[in-house]
Amino acid sequence: MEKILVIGAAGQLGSELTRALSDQFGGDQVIATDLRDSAKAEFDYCRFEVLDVLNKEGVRDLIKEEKVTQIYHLAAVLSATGEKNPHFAWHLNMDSLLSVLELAKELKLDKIYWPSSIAVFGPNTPKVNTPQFCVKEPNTVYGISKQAGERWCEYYFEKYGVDVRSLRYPGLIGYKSLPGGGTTDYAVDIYHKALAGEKFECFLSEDTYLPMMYMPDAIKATLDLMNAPRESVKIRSSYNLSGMSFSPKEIYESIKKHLPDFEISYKPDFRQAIADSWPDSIDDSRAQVDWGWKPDYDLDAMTADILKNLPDYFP
Ligand code: AKB
Repeated sequence: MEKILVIGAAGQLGSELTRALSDQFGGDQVIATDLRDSAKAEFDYCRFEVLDVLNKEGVRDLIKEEKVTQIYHLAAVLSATGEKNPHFAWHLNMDSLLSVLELAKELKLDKIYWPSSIAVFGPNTPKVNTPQFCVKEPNTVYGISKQAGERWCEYYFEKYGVDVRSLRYPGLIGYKSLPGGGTTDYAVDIYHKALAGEKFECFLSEDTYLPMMYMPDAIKATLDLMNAPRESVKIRSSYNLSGMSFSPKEIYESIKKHLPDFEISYKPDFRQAIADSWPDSIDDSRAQVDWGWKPDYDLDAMTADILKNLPDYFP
């Protein structure tokens, strides 16, 4: 019987992934954890514990007491916030991963999931259809920590047999929760402003293309990867993953098809340089071949779904 520990469960990805894991394994088999006690109210369908991932003893005790078999380690400082406090971002992102990998080895856990990001790529990476294997010289602390994390994941798999699996997520867009501190956050904020009848000021220029993904596709990809047989998971650093690519102008035009009076203006800030260092689009053919990845949503399908459902979550 699997017992799932989700670390950083109250974040943008965690709140939806924890629900999906509870649907798959049953709420009794899932322990959602987060730093904030206030997150407890969100998890009435599974167990909840306050946990600081940097407290290795606390994590070890919980794993042993609850006989945890799998960990989803989602806690991280994202790209924009990371630039404001680079040393803390490195400390949290790296030390937490190393301690989870070490505990997985020591306590012989079945599987570990750890998210990587398109932030592993940098200005010298091919921008269009970025290949799985290519030059990576990230220039954000978040990207550097994800790149180093990928190397550690592969290392623990190769040297110790830890079954760790990972995806390089594009910008994730959902309506059930808010993102926190990323460069792709504008693509969530824009829907909130549009539905509130307000003008949107975008912190990226109108023609900045970035790889993006609708949350249901991200959840599907994560579960598909984690449910794949061990031998099908041939890449143990992290898989390229693609959903869609668009610019601020294109998402604006997609929303305008439903809300013709919606207005946008552009005021690029420090996040423009981060976005400019990332790919426009991603080649995810290895994920397609190895474990059958295929996204369901394009930009217009995502827009229609978000505009229909977001008001129920943020009335
Ligand atoms: C960010 O913008 O930092 C994240 C990411 C692409 O990993 N959404």
